[in-house]
Amino acid sequence: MWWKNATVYQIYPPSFKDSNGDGIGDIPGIHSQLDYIQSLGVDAIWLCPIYDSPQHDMGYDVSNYEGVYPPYGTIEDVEKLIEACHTRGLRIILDLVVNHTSIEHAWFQESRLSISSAKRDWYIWRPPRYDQDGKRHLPNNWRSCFGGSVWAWDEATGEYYLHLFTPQQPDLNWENEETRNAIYASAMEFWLRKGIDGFRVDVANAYSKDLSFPDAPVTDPQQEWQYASHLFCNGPRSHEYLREMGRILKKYNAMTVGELPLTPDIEQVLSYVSAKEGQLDMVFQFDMVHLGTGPDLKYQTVPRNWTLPELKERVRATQRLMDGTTDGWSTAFLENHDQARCVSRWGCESTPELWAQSAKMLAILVASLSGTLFIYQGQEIGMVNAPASWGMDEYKDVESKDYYEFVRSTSHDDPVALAAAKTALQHLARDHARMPMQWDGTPHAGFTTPNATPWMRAHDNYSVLNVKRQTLDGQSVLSFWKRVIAIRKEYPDVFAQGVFCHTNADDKLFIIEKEGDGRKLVVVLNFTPSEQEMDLGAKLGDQSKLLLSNAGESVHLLQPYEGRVYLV
Ligand code: TEU
Ligand code: CA
Repeated sequence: MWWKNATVYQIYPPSFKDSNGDGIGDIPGIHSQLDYIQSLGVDAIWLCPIYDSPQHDMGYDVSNYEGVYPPYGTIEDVEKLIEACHTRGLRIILDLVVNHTSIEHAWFQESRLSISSAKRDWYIWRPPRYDQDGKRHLPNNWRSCFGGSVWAWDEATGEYYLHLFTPQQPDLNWENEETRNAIYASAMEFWLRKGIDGFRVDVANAYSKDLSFPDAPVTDPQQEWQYASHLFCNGPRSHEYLREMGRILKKYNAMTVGELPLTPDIEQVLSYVSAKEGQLDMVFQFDMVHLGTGPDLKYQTVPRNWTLPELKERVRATQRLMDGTTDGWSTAFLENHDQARCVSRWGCESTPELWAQSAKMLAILVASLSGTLFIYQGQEIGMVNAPASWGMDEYKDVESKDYYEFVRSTSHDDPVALAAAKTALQHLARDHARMPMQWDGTPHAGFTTPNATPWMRAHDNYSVLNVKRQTLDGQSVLSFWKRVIAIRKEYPDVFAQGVFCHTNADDKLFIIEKEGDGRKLVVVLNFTPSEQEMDLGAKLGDQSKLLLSNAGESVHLLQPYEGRVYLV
């Protein structure tokens, strides 16, 4: 199983590399950077959705699974990319977005034609509820993931359709076997036959819904729609559907990594990834990256709303999946296209030195965890969030825009409320991960041609923070990441497969101890911008080797944001 000790590099196609000067990244652009990707030492790439789409949610609204979004290229470009990856020994996985389609998908177009359409039942339609006065009401009070109701009214047929995300993303009806088979054929087998090595499975635990659609408890009486995500995750037939999918994947020996939001219970996670289940090979758990977000609304929070003991607890909780007694496999990640940059969230940007040190320390943290390692484009050079001075017009994500408009309308344009919303977005918005990859110091960070207008503005810092500079610098974040990936590969028993056994309690240092194959890994991370004393003597015994360090070797003193890994 190639994926067990692997490092996967995630690519966001619109923002990686533009090959033709239209300001949008594309498949030939990705192809042109395979040397760079391979120089990192990674084993596989994962591409976010490349399918045809009206882009209401950046391709997570697919209008045709068997076509490529024209600005990204053609099917032939993808075939060439698959071949080029395989020639180099790189694997390639695609995103599988099958909880919902775009409203522009032919299936939905047919479904909405009439109540008696042959594909009516391919989506989730419900009639209105009427009260005693004959007034029309929605089927229930659920709030969608990006705000507003989950139900959209269809005037022509007089019913509502369900959409857990935007109204342009109607949920498919997985109860219908014909629909499921169409999904498998069109979204999965079409690409599996072309030789891809697996899928990242979007919201893998939301396909099966509680068909009674019960109202959610009212947690915020001020709001019309209530938090309901716990009601639409892990529905009754979830495992059955994933097992069915698993049988298809098996024919092609394809791997899967599923997204498993809102599932903190480790037994429940295991029920999806236990090897004997034949469902998913591994999942992304969100315990760590959701720390510091608002409990009801994601952006109802303030920057750095977390403590180190909380972070440790979440790391420990997710790592329990691989405690040596289970047959489950895990993932380690700090970033993806839905998360702000990890240095801005957990590290420090106040000086160039602290920025570099904290980016390296976070590399050590995530690479020391068990499971398959995922790194996101730009993480390897320590890219950071958009500057605070940028206005809201630089934010393009539907989630950011919807939230800002929600605050504007509910607060009646209150400047204090809007400033708080902007501050939260500057800290946590998905946009920060979606800005152009910083290749060099030329205009737009070398992401596109100098005269082009990139679809998102490149960060102001690109002339100092870019791949080219860091490639030439043996002490750069990039050079450090390459070392980290290589070391992790050299000792799979303690890195990818080790058992997390202990962490310390204080709020400055994060010490992780892991066991594997008769040896131990001791990881020490200073999460503060100041020097810290420590005493590792007893933990290291008299036979230990320093595998990785972003600073000195003193066993008694840690530099600001220093990180070290010992093999004992
Ligand atoms: O995300 C699903 C998901 O779990 C979201 O709730 C996620 O937590 C969200 O980004 C909150 O900020 C996937 C994709 O990764 C995301 O980009 C899509 O918008 C979403 O599905 C809909 O397809
Ligand atoms: Ca392009």
